Amino acid sequence: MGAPDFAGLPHIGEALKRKEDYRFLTGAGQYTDDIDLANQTHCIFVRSPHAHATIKSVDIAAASKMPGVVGIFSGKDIEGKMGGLPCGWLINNPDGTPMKEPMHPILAINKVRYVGDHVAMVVAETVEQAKNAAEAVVVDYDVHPALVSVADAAKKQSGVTLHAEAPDNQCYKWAIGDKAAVDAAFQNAAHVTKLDLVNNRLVPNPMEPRVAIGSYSRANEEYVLYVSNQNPHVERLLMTAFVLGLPEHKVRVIAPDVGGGFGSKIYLYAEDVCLTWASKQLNRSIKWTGERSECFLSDAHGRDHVSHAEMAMDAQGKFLALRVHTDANLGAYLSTFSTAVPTILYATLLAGQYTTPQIYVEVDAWFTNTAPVDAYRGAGRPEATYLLERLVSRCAWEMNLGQDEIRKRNFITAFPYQTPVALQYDTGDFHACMDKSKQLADVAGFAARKSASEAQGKLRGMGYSSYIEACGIAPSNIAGALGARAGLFECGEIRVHPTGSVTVFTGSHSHGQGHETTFAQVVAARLGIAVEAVDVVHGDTGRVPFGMGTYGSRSISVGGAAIMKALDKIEAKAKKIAAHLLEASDADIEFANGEFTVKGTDKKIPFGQVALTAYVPHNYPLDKLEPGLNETAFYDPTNFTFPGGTYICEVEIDKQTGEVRVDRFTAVDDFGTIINPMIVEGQVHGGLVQGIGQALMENCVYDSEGQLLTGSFMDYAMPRAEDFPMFKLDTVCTPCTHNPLGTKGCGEAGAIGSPPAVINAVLDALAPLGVKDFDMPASPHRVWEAMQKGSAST
Ligand code: MCN
Repeated sequence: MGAPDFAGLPHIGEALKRKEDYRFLTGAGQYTDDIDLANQTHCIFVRSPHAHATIKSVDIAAASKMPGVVGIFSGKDIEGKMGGLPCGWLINNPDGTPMKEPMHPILAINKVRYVGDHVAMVVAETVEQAKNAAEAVVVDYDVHPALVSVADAAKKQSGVTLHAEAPDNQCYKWAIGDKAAVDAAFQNAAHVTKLDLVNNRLVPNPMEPRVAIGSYSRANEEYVLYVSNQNPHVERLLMTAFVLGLPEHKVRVIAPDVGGGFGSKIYLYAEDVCLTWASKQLNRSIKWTGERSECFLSDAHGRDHVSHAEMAMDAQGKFLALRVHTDANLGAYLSTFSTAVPTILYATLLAGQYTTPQIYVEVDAWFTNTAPVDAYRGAGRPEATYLLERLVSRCAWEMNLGQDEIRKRNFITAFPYQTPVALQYDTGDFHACMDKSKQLADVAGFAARKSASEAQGKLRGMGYSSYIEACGIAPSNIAGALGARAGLFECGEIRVHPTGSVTVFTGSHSHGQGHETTFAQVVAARLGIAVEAVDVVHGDTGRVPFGMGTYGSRSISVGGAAIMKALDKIEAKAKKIAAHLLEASDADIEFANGEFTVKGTDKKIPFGQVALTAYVPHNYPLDKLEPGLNETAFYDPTNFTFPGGTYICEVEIDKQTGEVRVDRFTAVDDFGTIINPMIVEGQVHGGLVQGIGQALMENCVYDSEGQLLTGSFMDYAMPRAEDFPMFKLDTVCTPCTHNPLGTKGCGEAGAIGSPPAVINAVLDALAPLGVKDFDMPASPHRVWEAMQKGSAST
C-alpha cells in the first residue's frame, strides 16, 4: 500500500484554511431553505399530540376550504400507493429467527405511536396559510396508555403493544461471543466488578433543522428533491426502490450546503417522501422547513441504553472475561440504521483497547412510544466506550490500582489483533497515547491542584477514558455478513480538464467536515498540482455517479480511497500519453511531483501538457489510446479503520451547588495519516463538545404519558463555549494498513471518548463523600443530590 509514501507528499499534513469557509463566512452558502422554486407551495405536517392512540377519523373538510390551501393528504389518502420507510439492517435472533420489522407508514394510517408522528400534510400557497389550515384539521383519537422507558419495556408488564407484529414490543434479541467460555471464566475469577448504568437519550440538534423541497416536471417526467441530508444517493435509492417504486433515473436528489447533521440527516424521513410524491399529485413544487420543535419531536434521537456489565479479573487486575446485557430503546419505528447501532456498532466494540480473552454481550431491542432512535455522532461506539471505560475505572477503584495502571496492564500491544467480538484491529499504539496524554494533562501536578481546590472548599477529580472505534463504515463483506442490505463502498470520479485543473466528484457528502479542502489536498498531492486547481463536487445524484454518503467517519478512508483508486487509473492512462509524447515505452515512464520522466534520462513533460494532449491529441495513436482523462472508481474497504486514544478530564465541583466545571481536558488520538491537522482539530473539538455536553447537561426526557418534556432549548441544555476550557490535543500516528492513505476516521472520536472521562472525573471528585455511582448528565441538581445521598451513607 502507498501509505508511507503518501504521507510524505506536499499538502499532506498541511493545515490549510478551509476552501469552503469563504462562502460560509460571507453569507454565500446555499442551504436548502435558501432555494425557492417557481410555482412553489409550502407544507406543514399535522403531528400527533399523543404518544399512543388509535386514529378514529381525520376530518379535512373545513381545512380544505381555508384560504390558499392547495391540497391535504392523510394516511388513508396514500394507503396502498407506496411502501413504508425501510430499515437498512436486518438482525437475526440467536435462534435464527428474524427480527420484527413492523410497517412504518409514511403518514400514520390507523394508529399514532409517538408524539410528533405524522398524521397529515397540508399544502398551501404560504407557510402561514398552511399553518392555519393544519390547525383546522380535526383528528379524532382514542388515546391508549403509552410505553415510554426501555426499562419498562424490558419488564414486559406494561400491557401496551405498539405493533401487532411484536406483541411483547421486542424487536430482537441479539448476542455475540461465547457465553459458556465467559461463564467458566467468571467461575475462576479472583474478583468480579459489577456496574449498572444508563446511557441517556440525546437529540442531535444540528444548527440547520431539516428542510426539503419536492418538485416534479411533467415535461420530463422527473422529480427533484432538494433536501438537507447526509447521503443523497442512499436517500434516492431507498425512496425509489422501497417506497415509491419509481425508476431511479427519474429522481434527482440534491443536498446543497448542509448546516450539520451529526447522524440525524442520514435517514430517509417521511417528510421527504411526502413532498416528492405530492409534488406530482398537485403539480406544484412543495417546500417544508422544519421548525426547531419538530427537530426535537421527530428527528431520530440517539443513545438510550440501560445496561448491566460485569468484569472478571485475576488477582493482579488482568481482565479474564466481560459479560454485558443491554436493553436498547429503538423508539416507535425502525429508522434506517437503528437496528445496527446497538448491535454491530456497539457490542463489537466492547473489547476496547484490552486483551480481555472472553466477551459475551446480549442486546434486547424494544419498541416504545417515543421518537425513533438511530445513529447520533458515534452511534453505538460512544455507548460501548461509556460502558467499558466506566467499568474499567470501577475495576481500578475496587482493585486499588491506578487508573492508568489497570488500563496499561490490559492494553493490546501486538497487531493485528483479533478480538473475541468479531473485529480485527490492524494497528494502534495504546501505551503511546496513554503516556502522551498523561504528560500533556500534567497528571503529576494533579495532587497540588486538588489541594488548591480543597483550600477553596471545592472538590477536584480526574477521569480517564481509553477508547477505540471502528470507522470507515463499512466493508461490504463484513456489512453483508452482519445483515446489511447493501455494502457501504464509496465512489470517486476524477475529471482532468484540458488545462490540467481537476474536478472531483465524490459520494462523500460534506456537511461541515471540510471535504472540499481535504479531498482537494489529496488530489493535489497525488498529481503535483496546486490545491486551488482542484474543485470538489458532492451532494447531487445528477452530477456524482454514486455514493453511500457521510457517516461513521468514513469519508477520507473510504471516499478518499476511492479517489486514490480513480487517480491510479488517471496516472496509468496519463503515463501512456506521456510515453507517446516522449517517444518512450509505457513501462519506462515515471511520475512524481507533477512531472512525467523517462526513467534514467532527463526527458520530461509536466502533467498539464499531458492533460492538454489528452483532449487535443497531436499525432495521437487514436486506435490504441482513447482521448480524454476522466476516470471513476469504486472502493470497498477490506476492514474498518480503528482510531483510538486516551482522554483525561479534570473537573472541579462546587460543594454548595453541585456545579461541575471541566477545568482541563486532554485528548490524544491516533488517526493514522492526517491530511489536514487544522480540520482534524476542529472535528475533535466538535466531538468533544458533544460528548462533554452529554456528560454534563444534555438529556432527553419523556413523561410517563410519552410527552416530550425537553422539547425546546429552554429545557434541553446545549453546551456553550463558556462551558469548556481550551482543549489540549495531540496525536500519535500508526497508519492504517489497508487503505492507500493510511488514514483513520476522526469525525466521531471526541464524542466517543469524552463522556466516560468526564463521569469518571466526577466520581473521582465525589469519592470522599462516598458516591460510587452516577448516571449522566452531571447537572448541578443531580450532582448535589448524589452528594447529599453519598454523605448520608458514609
Ligand atoms: N481527516 C483528515 N485526516 C484524517 C481523518 C480525517 O484530514 N486522518 C479529515 C477528512 O478529510 C474530513 C474530516 O477530517 O475533512 C472528517 O473526516 P472523517 O473522519 O473521514 O469523517 P467524515 O468526513 O466521514 O464525517 C463524518 C463524521 C460523523 S460520523 C459525524 S456524526 C459528524 C462529523 O463527522 N457530523 C458532523 N463531523 C461533523 N462536523 C460538522 N461540522 N457537522 C457535522 O454534522
